Amino acid sequence: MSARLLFTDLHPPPADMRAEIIAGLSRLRKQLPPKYFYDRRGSQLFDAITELPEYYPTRTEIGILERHGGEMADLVGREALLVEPGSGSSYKIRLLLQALKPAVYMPVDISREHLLESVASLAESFDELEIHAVCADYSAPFALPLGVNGGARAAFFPGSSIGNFDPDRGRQFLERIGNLLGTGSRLLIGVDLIKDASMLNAAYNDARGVTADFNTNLLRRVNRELDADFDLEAFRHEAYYNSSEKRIEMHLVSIADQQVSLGGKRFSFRAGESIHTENSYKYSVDGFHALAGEAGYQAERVWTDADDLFSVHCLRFGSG
Ligand code: AVI
Repeated sequence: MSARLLFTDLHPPPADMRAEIIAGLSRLRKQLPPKYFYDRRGSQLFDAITELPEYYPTRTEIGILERHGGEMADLVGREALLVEPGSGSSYKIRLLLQALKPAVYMPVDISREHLLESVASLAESFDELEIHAVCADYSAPFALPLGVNGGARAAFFPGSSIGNFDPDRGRQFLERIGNLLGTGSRLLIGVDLIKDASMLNAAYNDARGVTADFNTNLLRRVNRELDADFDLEAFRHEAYYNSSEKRIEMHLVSIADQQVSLGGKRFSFRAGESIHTENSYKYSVDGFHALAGEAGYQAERVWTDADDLFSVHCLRFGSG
């Protein structure tokens, strides 16, 4: 038998990258949206980050999924509808599909190209799975395609991507997923844990400079796509754990007074001035439960590794 592939295109409106970048650079404290990290090169650099010795989250989460996939399946139930906001190309979804054996796997992604590439490769490996790919912007409200009814429903959001939202946006995102899948649905979500600052700082300041390249690649992309003239040598990568905000902050810091032009506009930078490019919030288990509770979930189970570096939660949406 071969996998059944369905595709629904909800035609997400294209992002206005120029307007968003100009708005970010026009702020008193300059910032750029982290979603623009992920052009082809940025995605390759992110994949390289996940293999770095200093970047513990990916391998630790994989270890948790390998060890506890059976328990996750017992909670979610077999033959479920499994929705994954974001790409489905990673090794993690393969582990979960093997453990859960869902009836339908529904990846939701804004990039048609990425979505179709990843489902084609999954369909080769999972013969009996129905794969229903949905092209939509999961950071905005949307409805699941009709006709996907029936048994248990669950969503999978690994990688501590929830940490790239500030807590308020994170809560809104959790709530939206809950409302999308309905009362009684489950969410399996990976969340990076608060730990010693030295380990966190090392994970975002790797010795090979891959994270620095990933950060600087944002300027390379803006140069290429928006006709800007950022001098990539004139900005340095900076990442540090802000313990009062419980987040890693990534910045690109101007090493000189300089001006940059972008499609006819000019932006001035003082030496030492930063562009804030990303936050990566870290949670305690209790802190994350509190956030999930505010979003309407009940905590059912949490798995961590032996060193308490990372957590995977099973949450149930709705009361009772
Ligand atoms: C995708 N996200 C969860 C990563 C993180 O750790 O916040 C992105 C990243 N930024 C630098 N290194 C990894």
